[in-house]
This record gives sequence, structure tokens and C-alpha cells, in this order.
Amino acid sequence: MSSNEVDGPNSGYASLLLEDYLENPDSVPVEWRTLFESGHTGSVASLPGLQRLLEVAANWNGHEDPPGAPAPDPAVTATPSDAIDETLLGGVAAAMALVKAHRMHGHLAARLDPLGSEPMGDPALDETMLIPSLTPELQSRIPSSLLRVHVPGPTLREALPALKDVYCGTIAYEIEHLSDHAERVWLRQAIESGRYRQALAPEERTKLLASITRAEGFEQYLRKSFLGQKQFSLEGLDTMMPMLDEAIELAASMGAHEVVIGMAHRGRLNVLAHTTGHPYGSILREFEGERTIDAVVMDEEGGTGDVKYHLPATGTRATENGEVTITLAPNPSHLEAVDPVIEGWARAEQTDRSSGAGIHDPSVALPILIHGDASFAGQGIVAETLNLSNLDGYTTGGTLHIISNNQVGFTTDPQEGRSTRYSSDLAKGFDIPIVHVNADDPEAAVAAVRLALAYRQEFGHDFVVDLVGYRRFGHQEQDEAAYTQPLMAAQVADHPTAREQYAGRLVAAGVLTQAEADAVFEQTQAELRAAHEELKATMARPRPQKDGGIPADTGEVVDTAVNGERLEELNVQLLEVPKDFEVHGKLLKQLERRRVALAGGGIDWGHAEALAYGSLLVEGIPIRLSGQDTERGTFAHRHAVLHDPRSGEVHVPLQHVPGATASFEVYNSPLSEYACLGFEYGYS
Ligand SMILES: Cc1ncc(C[n+]2csc(CCOP(=O)(O)OP(=O)(O)O)c2C)c(N)n1
Repeated sequence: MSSNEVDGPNSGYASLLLEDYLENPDSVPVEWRTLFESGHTGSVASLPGLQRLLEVAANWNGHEDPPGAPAPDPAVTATPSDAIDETLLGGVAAAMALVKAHRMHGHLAARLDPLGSEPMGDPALDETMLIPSLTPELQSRIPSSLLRVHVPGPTLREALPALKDVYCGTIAYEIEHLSDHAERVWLRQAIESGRYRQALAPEERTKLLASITRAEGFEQYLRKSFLGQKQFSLEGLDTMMPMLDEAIELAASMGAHEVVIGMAHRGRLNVLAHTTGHPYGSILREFEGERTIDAVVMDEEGGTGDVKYHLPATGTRATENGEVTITLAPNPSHLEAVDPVIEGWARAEQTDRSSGAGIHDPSVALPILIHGDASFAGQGIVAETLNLSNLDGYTTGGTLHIISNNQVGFTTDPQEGRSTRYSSDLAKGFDIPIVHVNADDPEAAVAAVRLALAYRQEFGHDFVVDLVGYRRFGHQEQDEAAYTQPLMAAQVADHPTAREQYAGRLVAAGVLTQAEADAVFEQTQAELRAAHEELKATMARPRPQKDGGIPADTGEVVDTAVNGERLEELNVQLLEVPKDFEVHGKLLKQLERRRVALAGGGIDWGHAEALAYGSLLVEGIPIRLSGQDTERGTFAHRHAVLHDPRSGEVHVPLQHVPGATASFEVYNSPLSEYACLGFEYGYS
């Protein structure tokens, strides 16, 4: 193989091979490898930055220190030479491949499973497998600045452990699939610099411990007090609670006054109690209700008829940046059906509907969706909902998705439940960054949320945190996990809880004493006991029964008539277009007929609809139309959005009705029924 064969007509093919070589030197034939390591061809030199590498490598061989480099170690520094150092050049290429491999495949070696299963790893992550092998000596000669890494360390030798720590620890990243270069660069910088993973202050650590302690204490109390009653406990994923705390706090700091949460059964009672602030007494009443029918009859709040792990709640939380309203939407049994509802709900919170097309400000409300690992991979509505995320009419400026991944779906193992490696893999197709985190490392989980919210603020897109934990008990409290997952159940039985582990770490670090850690647990038990006693005392007292249920309607008669003059006026207004706007010739004829139809008769459906909408807008009633081909109308009757045939510009007459005090939103939806219906239900 000569350089002549590479330069000239074959250069495109050679460049592709060179890319492969940088990824994995073993993946190209040996003659090409030899050639690349020689560094003599135009192709090698034309690779971005490689020419510069040659120069810097040559200079650094004794002539020039890289920025921030320590004094050279005589044992490992190369002898000065003006010739190209081929070993060094090959080493730099291998180092680049190594960095790329960590960014792309580091997650395969990350320690994500609290139960300690061995990560599969990847040979591309092994510095000794590269050619040339990246020995410590060679690593010491490769300046980190050439590799464009953001971890500390002047040379690869110091940077590599930090890189492994970042990409293969208890948190792992999948960001290289993003198609936006700016996002990838931002994320790499944020991740490798540790900007969102700074060590927590002692008081933050104590707060974090308190949050997982309350989560565990609450569920233990319920289990002991109501043996065998279903609660769909969170245990094994307790870290989700401080993640939600952090998300709410950060959302508030970024201008949100609403956080809207959608989730299924798993850990829902904990979220009700500790995230929305639903009183313990109220939740305990639901449990007592299951024990005694009297409690239901006596229920001051009236029964919803639904099970307790589907109940909604709204609460407020004081944050450092003001009060935030937190809503946990009611949930049907049908898994993930709530996803688009939350998106619509959040979008409504984010929209000012006082005029024109409405003004959308995503910073004011944060949607959070908590998914089960089996459901995220299995339910089609998840894909439909993700497909809404970047559409003009449906975006919410980024949803925080948390997969509460207990590594089992009811009794189905992941390898039976999905064809992908991760539960989260669907999100890759939507250009969504994914962070996997070991649920036994609460600080890493909080860091994942910090990154997620910073990314949302920067780019306005969704973010997935796959929280990898386990299920301490069966699917619910009447189940026996050992029937179907016997090995896992045995492992879990011996596994200390996240609280026990984290308390141990904080005690060892001198942040607090074991007695102080235990006291937080005791305090939760005492609060629950007190709430329970109080409830029992009120339940013993007879209370007057409430009469009636929810009325079927208000009984009000709504006057929908609009006077003739108003309609004449609207009719003219709706046919107005801006001065330089041209309406398609054929359509113009149809619309012009509307000018005379009011007086002469022959009002068609689309005409009547436009007048009705216009009259509502001046009465201050906002309108949102969405669905497949809604703008034109599937049967070409509506034409709510006009397109200028010369420029393609659009004009929506209903957004320009003089005197209107409400917005008119109109959007073509994707070809989805389920998600779009859910979205509009949530919006309304
Ligand atoms: C659409 C739908 N299919 C099936 C069920 C029955 N079901 C309830 S929970 C569950 C397992 C869910 O597993 P996962 O999503 O991993 O959540 P986990 O319970 O493990 O937290 C199933 C199959 C349901 N409620 N909804």
C-alpha cells in the first residue's frame, strides 16, 4: 500500500477507513493500519486537526510545553527530534479513538445496576487493546488539549481515569446520537467538566438523606400497618424522591410556577405525600377505607371511586425562588395513557390565550413524566407522545422523563419485554439525550436532574433519566417476587436500602452521626403515627353524610345567538388579508362567495364555522383546533390558514379579528389519534 494509492481518486474511501481506524484500529486491514500509522499520506494529513497534531507532536517532543503542562518527567519525555515521531502520532490517533469510544460506548462499562450485575463492557474502551497500545508512558506524551476533552489532567495519563470516572461510573450518558452538533458539544462540555456534578454541600447531603429516608419510612409504615394492602411501593427506587425535589427547585429557579407530573402506580403514594404534600392523614384514610367501609362513607372529601394509587393531588411548595404549584394528574390504569395528557396540561399552563395565536412561554411550567421501564419500551403511546415534543403546536419546551426502572415489568424480565438493550432506547430516535443512573447513588441521580434541567433551559428539548434500581418486593404487596424472579429476590433481600447505604457514607464522611440519621427515620414514623391516631379518632366520631354527588351539568342555559349586524361585520373582517398577501386564485373565488352568502343564502359549513369561531373570540373565549389536516380541514371545507402561492407565507384571518380578546390556535397534528386526543384533553 503506497501513499499514491490513497491520495487522488481513492481519497474518499481512504478517509472512511481512517474514520474507522480512529474508532477502532483493528477494524481496518493491516496494510491500511500500517499506512495510517506512518502519517505520510494526504488523507491522513487532510483529517481535521491531524496536520496540526503532526506539528504539535513534533514541537512538543522537547520544544514546547502544552498549556498547563507540569514539568516534564524525564523518565517518560521523548528525546528531542525534528522527525515525525510515528509512535506518538499513532498514539494520538489511538487516544482520539479512545476518547470517542468513551463518549459513545462508555455506558456499556458503567456500573448502573445497584444489584451489581457486571456491565458488558466494550473492547474499544480498553487502552491496552489499541494499536499502538496506550502504555502509561505513551499516555504521558499525549497532551489532553489535543484530544479536546474537558476532564482535568494535562496529558492523557491523568485525564484517562477522570474520563473513565465520568463515563463509566454510576452515571452513564448517551448523547452522541444527537444530530445537533451544538447540543453534543454543549453536553460533552457539561458532562466532562462536571459542571452539574459538583460535590454537594453538607446541608444538601443531609437534605438528600432526609428525602430518601422519608420515602422509605413512609412505605415501611404503610406495609406494617396495612399488611397485604397494595401500595405499589417505590422501594429500590427511593432516589426518585430527591430527584423530584431537585427538579422542582431548579424549575422554580428557571422561572416556573407550575410543575405538572404524570405517573403510574409505582411510588405514587410517596409522590402524593412528599412531592405534592398531600397530608399523611388523607392517604391513611384511603388505607383505612379499604379495611372498613365506614371510613369511605365518612369520607369528608367524598369518594372518587378510584383506587388510592390513581388519585390526583395539587399542592404548593415554597422554593428559594418562590412558590410552585405541583400537580399530580389523576391516572387511569392504562399505562402511559397519561403522557400526552400531561403535555397538553403543561402546554395550557404555558400559554397566554388573550390574543392572536396565543403566546407560548415554556419556562413557566415544567412537565415531568415518570415511566415504568417495561411500559416505556412497550407502550406505543410513548412514541406518539415523544413525536409531539418538537412540534410547534405541541411542544412544552422540554419534558423531564424519569424511567423508574426496577428491571422488571410485573413478572416479565427485560429480555422478554423489549428488543432493545435499554428501556430508554426509543428516545434515541427523537434526538433526546439519555442519562442512566444507578439508583443507589442519590448524588449522581441529583446531578442527572441538574444536567437535564440545564439542557432544557438551553435547548428546550426533552431529556430522559433512566433511574436504574430494583424492586424490593413483588409487583405489589400481595405478590411474591421469588415465584418469578427468585435470584433477584434473594439478592435484594441481602441488599441494604439506598437510605442505609447513603447514611453510612455520610456518617463515614462526618456529615452527621448515625444517631442523627436514625432520628430522621424515627421522625417520619412519629409523624405517621400521630396522623394515624388523629385519623382513627375522627373516624370513630359519627359525621353527617353529604348529600348528592357531582352534578351532571350546571343547569345554566347558554345563549349562543349572535346578532345579524355582528355577523355581517365579522363576515367582512374574516375576508380581509394583509396588503401584500395573495390568496390562491381558486380559493379566492370560494371565499369571495362568502361575501354575498350571508344576505343571499347558501352558507356552507366552513363559512358558518368561521363566523361562529370569530364571534366566540370577540366574546373572549379562546379556541384551539388541532388534528390531522385541521388547518385546511380534511374535507377542504375550512381553510383556516391561507397560503400565499408566491411566498408560501401564511395568514390566519381568525387570529386578526378586530376586537377579539382571546387566541385562536390552529395546528395540523401528526398522524396520531391517541396522543393527540390525550394532549387536547390535558390542554382543556
Ligand atoms: C396498557 C396496560 N397494559 C397492561 C396493564 C397491566 N399492568 C399493570 S402494571 C404492569 C407492569 C408494568 O411494568 P413497568 O412499566 O415496568 O412498571 P412497574 O410496575 O415495574 O413499576 C402491567 C402489565 C396496564 N395497567 N395497562
